[in-house]
Amino acid sequence: MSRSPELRGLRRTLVYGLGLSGLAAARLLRRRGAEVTGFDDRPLAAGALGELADDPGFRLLPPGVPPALPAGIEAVIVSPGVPAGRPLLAAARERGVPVVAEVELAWQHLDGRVVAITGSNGKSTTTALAGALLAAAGVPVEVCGNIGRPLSACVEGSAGRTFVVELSSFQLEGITSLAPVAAALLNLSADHLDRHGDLAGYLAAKQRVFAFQEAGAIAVVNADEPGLAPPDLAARLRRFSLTGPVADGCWRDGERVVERGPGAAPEELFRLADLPLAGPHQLENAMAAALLALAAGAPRAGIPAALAAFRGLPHRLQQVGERDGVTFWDDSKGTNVGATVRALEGFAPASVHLILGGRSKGTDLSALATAVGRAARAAYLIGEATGELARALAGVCPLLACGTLDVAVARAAAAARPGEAVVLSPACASFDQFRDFVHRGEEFQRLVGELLAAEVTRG
Ligand code: UMA
Ligand code: ADP
Repeated sequence: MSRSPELRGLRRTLVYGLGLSGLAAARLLRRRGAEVTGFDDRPLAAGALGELADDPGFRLLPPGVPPALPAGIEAVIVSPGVPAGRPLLAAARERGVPVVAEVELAWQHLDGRVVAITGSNGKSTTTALAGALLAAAGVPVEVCGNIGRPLSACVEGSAGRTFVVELSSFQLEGITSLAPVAAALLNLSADHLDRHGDLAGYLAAKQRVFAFQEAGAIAVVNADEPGLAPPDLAARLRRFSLTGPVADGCWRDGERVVERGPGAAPEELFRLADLPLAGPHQLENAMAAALLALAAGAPRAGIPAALAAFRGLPHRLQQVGERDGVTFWDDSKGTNVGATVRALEGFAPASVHLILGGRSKGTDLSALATAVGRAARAAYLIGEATGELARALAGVCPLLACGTLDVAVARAAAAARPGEAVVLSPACASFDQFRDFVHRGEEFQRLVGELLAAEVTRG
């Protein structure tokens, strides 16, 4: 595997962004003997640095005004949330100092293989699934990356592990040699355009997951979405499809999924009934995870049982309550238009009281109109994107501006009739009113729990 020796012997480094990724990178660098200067645009919470605060090899620059790049810095390690255009990064590039993504730094120190997953939606589920399929096959795995556990935090440990890594477009933008033995690009729908400029820039960042793969590696894409695989792949291309046969990969064939290599006869991979997660998108995730697991050495025979044991992840279209025939669903991780459209597919026409909104990501929210028009009885709008959503969905269904989640939950629950559903699938980021999508989902679940408990007390 091609790794850059100059990134392994670093002595003086700057880490930009001191959240999960930056702190994990700083700790990794300190363990490997490098001096670390840390910088964050915002003041850190008390205690955030942990043991680094007392470490003489770690120096914190004051927040706010971008500093000049300190002399002698050999590389800048950048957190995924920090856009490439920040002045400090531009200054580094101008001086010929490498700007390296946190995952790339980790890659330089990994003693093991990487299986990588990217896409606009389904990354975390597919990552967790691929990890579960490999673990069931007895392969030592670390499930990490954008799913919430930085790759840098997993470097120390026994040799020979397989790192199943969720990679975001932010992370992929900054890789320069990370070479997965198997990598999947699940799908593409507009997201993060505020960062990548346009869909072409976003796709180019995602396709970097394949850029450094070597011959003999596997690249997995969705056959039903043309244009995901770049023309210059070094890896063997395997595809998955809900709609029909592929030359190399797997597809849905009635009530089962079959798989074949080039020129071979199709063989059953698993049955739809094996998968406990509902919806066509979950079947896509399962097909991608199965192809990745096969590529990393899981035997075909173990896949049905391992799929059957998988319980799904919280805040991904998770049913969190039921009252008098009204169901409540937490899809807080539905943070872009594509995810919300997919989440609505599983509900009957005009049956959903849909809670939408948060911080817009610069995408065209009117792409929600058809799916919302079909499934929603009413939409309850919250957060900064309220005005934008009201314009995008005018005339599609009744729209109620609620401001905050508590008001939206109360009004949606009061309006919902038996057989209908209250669904939080916001199609927007959470950061205007919540710490993150987990916080938003937990608040939703708390509000639903209170509502149901109040009913029980009254009844
Ligand atoms: N910061 C700056 N300047 C900036 C931007 C951020 O100084 O211009 C600082 C912030 O003040 C903060 C720190 O950087 O102190 C945060 O760094 P970060 O935004 O890179 O976030 P991390 O805490 O390192 O978490 C990141 C991912 N977050 C982002 O990419 C925004 C997490 O994904 C991921 O779980 C974690 O690394 C571990 O790998 C979250 C996410 O929202 C879930 N990802 C996006 C998505 O899934 O759509 C990409
Ligand atoms: P990501 O990590 O890419 O955000 P998750 O697995 O966390 O993906 O799922 C986020 C949301 O995206 C889910 O709540 C669901 O609404 C939607 N989703 C999941 N898988 C897919 C898929 N394959 N295609 C489209 N939407 C999906």
